[in-house]
Amino acid sequence: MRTQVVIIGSGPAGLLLGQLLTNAGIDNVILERVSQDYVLGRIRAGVLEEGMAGLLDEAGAGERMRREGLPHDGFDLTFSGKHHRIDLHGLTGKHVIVYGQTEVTRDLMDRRAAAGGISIYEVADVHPHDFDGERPYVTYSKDGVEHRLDCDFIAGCDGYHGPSRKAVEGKGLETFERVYPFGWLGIVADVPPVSHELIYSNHPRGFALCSMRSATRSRYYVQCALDDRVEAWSDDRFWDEIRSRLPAETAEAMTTGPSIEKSIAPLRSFVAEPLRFGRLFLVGDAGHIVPPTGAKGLNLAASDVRYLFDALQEYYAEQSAAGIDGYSARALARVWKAERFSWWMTNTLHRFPDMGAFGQRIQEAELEYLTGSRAASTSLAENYVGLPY
Ligand code: FAS
Ligand code: PHB
Repeated sequence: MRTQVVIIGSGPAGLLLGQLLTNAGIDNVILERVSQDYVLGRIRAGVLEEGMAGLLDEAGAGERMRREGLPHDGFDLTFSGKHHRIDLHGLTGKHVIVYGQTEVTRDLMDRRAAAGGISIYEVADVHPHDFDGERPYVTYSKDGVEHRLDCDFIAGCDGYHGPSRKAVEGKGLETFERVYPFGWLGIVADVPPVSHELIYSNHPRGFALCSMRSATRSRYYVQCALDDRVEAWSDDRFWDEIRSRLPAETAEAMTTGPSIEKSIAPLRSFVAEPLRFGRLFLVGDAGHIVPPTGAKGLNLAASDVRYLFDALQEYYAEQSAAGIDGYSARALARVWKAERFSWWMTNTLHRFPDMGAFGQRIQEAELEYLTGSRAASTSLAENYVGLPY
């Protein structure tokens, strides 16, 4: 079998790239390790930058997001028992849209099915080959039968643990990493959010985040120990803990209820360089990871897709390799700015075991300056809504 672009991974990066390519008449096949339901069962990101929302529109998959997504013009920072609103729209003229990654993925899957796009789920042993040459191919097995897909290009949209980055280890790959000494315990509950906007809390007991998926479904997180286990967290314990990390009036206003999802995610900053190896490209989490504090992970996958789609379209339409040659540097320029922002926001809002009294005072000074200076708030706001592509 032959296609123009093989996409490894049916997460947001793979599905978004696949839809843009299909709309442009560029043949592509998506290979995915797990089932569609398993992909849709993952609870992940919740905040879309305008760039991501625009790409969903361009892919023809933005209608429900525009109808059901919640435009947010600001968010709250709480520390020392006080609320401080960061006026995203007032400071930047932009907003973000709260709309779950699960729904983004569902909309893209539906659009791909409607367009007759080929996605092969529950494959195994996916391996990219000969991407240093002009005739790359991918092998995989499905129901015990080996297959080979010849192609022009391979898009590694297979996330942090996928085979694409592994295939380029020892081929000039350089990685940069910081692992944080804590995780996020997150729950989803069908209760109304405590506030109409997100609340990021810096508290002596640890970081907390109040987010949402809709006016009736809340998404909450608390910082937890790296070796913490979900089993050790009853719903009651979670609700007591998150309310202890919020200003009193907010805690009192919080509606609690049974969790419908509860999980712990580790936090890391990670970048692989370069993001292009011949005819293989690393896209989204396959190439970089950010701590979710800045809500950048999903949105960085979107800007990678923008750059790679533009490059592939130029290659097929104009027989020019300029975009392809420039993909890695262009994507990494935006990736590192988001890595910086996510690292900074994580350091400013979390309790670190070794921060000490000096570190705590520095954090307090950072937050006071941030909320007392229009210039500092504007810097936070322009990074949060998303720097230009
Ligand atoms: P994804 O990991 O979403 O998709 C990769 C796909 O490749 C998966 O479907 C996987 O099954 C598939 N794959 C892997 N190996 C394969 C193989 N061998 N063969 C075929 N397919 C293979 N970001 C935020 O902005 N906010 C958040 O709150 C947030 N929370 C997160 C929580 C968790 C637990 C995780 C892991 C990530 C979170 N993220 C968050 C980041 C997340 O949203 C990613 O940035 C986003 O999923 C990136 O999309 P993709 O690059 O498509 O990678
Ligand atoms: C979420 O709603 O899951 C979410 C929102 C903002 C973040 C991280 C996660 O920074």
